[in-house]
Amino acid sequence: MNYLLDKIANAFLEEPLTQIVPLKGGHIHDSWLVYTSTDKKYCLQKINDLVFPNVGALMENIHNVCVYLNAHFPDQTNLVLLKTLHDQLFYHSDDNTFWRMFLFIENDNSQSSSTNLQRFYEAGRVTGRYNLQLANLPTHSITILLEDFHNTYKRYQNLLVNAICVSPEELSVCQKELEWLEKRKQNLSMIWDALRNGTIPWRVTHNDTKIENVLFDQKTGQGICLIDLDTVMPGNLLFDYGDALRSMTNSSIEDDTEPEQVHFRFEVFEAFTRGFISQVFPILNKKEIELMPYAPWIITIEQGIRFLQDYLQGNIYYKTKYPQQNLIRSRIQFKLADEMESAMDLIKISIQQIVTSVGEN
Ligand code: GN1
Ligand code: MG
Repeated sequence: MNYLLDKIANAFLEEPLTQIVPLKGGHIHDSWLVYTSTDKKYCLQKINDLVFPNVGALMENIHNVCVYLNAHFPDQTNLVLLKTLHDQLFYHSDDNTFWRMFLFIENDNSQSSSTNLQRFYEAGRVTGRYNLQLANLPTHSITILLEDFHNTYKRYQNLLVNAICVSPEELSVCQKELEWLEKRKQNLSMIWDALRNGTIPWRVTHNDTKIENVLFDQKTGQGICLIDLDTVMPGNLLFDYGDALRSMTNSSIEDDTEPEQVHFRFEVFEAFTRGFISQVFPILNKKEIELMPYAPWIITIEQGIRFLQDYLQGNIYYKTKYPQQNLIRSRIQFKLADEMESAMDLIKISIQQIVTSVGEN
């Protein structure tokens, strides 16, 4: 066993450790599964303090949400953050690295490209339930760590600034993508504008609701809860709805290498939306219903912008395995958004039907 990891895990746990193994996934932090002599397992994470320089505020946010959910909804499985044996929310190691630990929740997340529609209904239910259950948590109890996180238009403007700074050769590589974005730019600020002018409410939201962040029960297939609370911030449920569908309606994976292989799965969109609206219906307002069809499209384009920007900046934010990866990732998002655009009329009809049928029940 690695001595350093051993020492760090021991900062949180009194029980003897038996094994520590790396956990795959996540673009930002590094994770390990910690086995102990008890039947409990733990998730140890090295925090990326380049992305989250204010580690204290990050961990306060996560702690506040975990405590709130466990206090108000004790009958469901919620994420549990452990404190260090010195009662701290994270461990600051001698080598100036930052660490945290969660109770590991047994789950079956192996089928991220599943075609089982019940699974997506469940993902929608658990995501909607999260939005509903946090609806009364005051937004001022959460620190904004990543300013303008889902301000899609601002991200577009930042991308243009980056595009000006690169060489003409580099720019030519993504010229097609920039032209594609230019044609759509006026619709990118719909959600953010509605938040700013008060027609939809600011609420504490998750902001990173991709399929990997939803846990499913191994035996029943039911959704358990959302994990990865790094980005809990004031937002709107449309961000969580949109980001989840960005991730889940993709017929392939985010890290595919062939944008042409990526398709929008309408049936997944419908199953997720049914589960989601079954929960959030009591808190949905008229404007949110009106904007719902556009949320997956906007957040998918936003993610494409973010990948493309990181590519132009030299891959400093997202972990990559090869230099073009963020460029390919962005093309995949734009391809998916293109297909959402083609399905927009059907998406609108479907959302209206689901809202009406949930309202009648
Ligand atoms: C990042 O690290 P991870 O995989 O949880 C990113 C999300 C993106 C996601 C795309 C703090 O999440 O916003 O949607 O990658 N997190 C941050 O896979 O930027
Ligand atoms: Mg995350």
